[in-house]
Amino acid sequence: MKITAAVTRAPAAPMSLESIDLEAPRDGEILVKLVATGICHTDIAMRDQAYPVPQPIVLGHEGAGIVVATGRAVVKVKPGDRVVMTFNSCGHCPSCRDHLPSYCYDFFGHNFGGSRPDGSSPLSCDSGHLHGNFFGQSSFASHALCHERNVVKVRDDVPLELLGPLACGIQTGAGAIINALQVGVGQTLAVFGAGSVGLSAVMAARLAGAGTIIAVDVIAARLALARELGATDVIDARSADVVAAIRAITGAGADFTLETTGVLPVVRQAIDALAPRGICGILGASPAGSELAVNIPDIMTAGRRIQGIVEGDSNPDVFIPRLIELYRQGRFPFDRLISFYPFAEINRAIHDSERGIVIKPVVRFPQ
Ligand code: CXF
Ligand code: ZN
Repeated sequence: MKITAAVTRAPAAPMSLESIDLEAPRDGEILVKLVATGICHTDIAMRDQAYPVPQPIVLGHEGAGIVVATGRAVVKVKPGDRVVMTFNSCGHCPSCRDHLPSYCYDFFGHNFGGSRPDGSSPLSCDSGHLHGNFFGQSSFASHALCHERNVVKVRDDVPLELLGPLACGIQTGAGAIINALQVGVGQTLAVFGAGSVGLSAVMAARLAGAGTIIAVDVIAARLALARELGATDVIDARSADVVAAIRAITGAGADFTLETTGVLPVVRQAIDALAPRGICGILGASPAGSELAVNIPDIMTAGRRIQGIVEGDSNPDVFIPRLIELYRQGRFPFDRLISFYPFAEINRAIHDSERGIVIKPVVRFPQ
């Protein structure tokens, strides 16, 4: 079928809106008509080749829409179901068997490979080959093919256009606190970066009953929003010695720090701000090959830990519905992070995100 998609053809260049071809669903695949899709920093980083994702490609990995058709052997959803599309995974490696699919042994192949596992692409265009299946979806398009393993059915009493970001950025931040770090009542936490991931972490830390929740950023409006969403303290990294400021607030350092920026000097601050036995969660996407020097005796002698976290250790079929229920109860107001744009203005949405003007842009499709 003919669909409309935003095609990434070159790094740091605008995506082009094109009419392209999408295959019919193969066995196990699900055709979804998009209602809306979030834009994640990872989409922008892949456009700019932070990892070697093949181009031309249709990116997008926070899709929300309605099932139109299913291939053979699909039992999880049926036409008419409202769904979000999350990250993909193989389903049979040790991590997938342990219900931790974001540590799938073939996470890269299933999410960044630009093709199905057999090498085929569901997308094509008149001018030649087009990569697809990004995060098992390529949702910067009017329609997408996804898979049983990365489709999550959602309830129908919440606006579907809000829900796409739960599938990546928001589950990443909230899950880091709840699933991965398991921040407890009264404990102290510092979150580096008050974007969509960091602010989701702040909201989750409030839900978890954390005692001190410190947000660190360089944008005053984001720090103000962090306070409204649960931060007990904020630090403007432009004007403060961040590590000293965290120690002044917490005494011995934070029980947990969460690094969302991927900026290496900031990662070092997040490690240096830990209390004895503290854990630094790392989930910012630093460019491939990034390395950092750390003070080994400081880490070893006080039992400090550094923990990589992908997608908030989420088992999406379980965790995304839980976040939606908390939203319904008014306890997880992630809608406050979202700014909507028409799909035709996706490049403006990306531009505004890159400049920090908006926190979580979501593009809506004409219905
Ligand atoms: C990504 C971040 C970079 C590593 C893999 C997962 N998350 C989604 O945007
Ligand atoms: Zn993402």
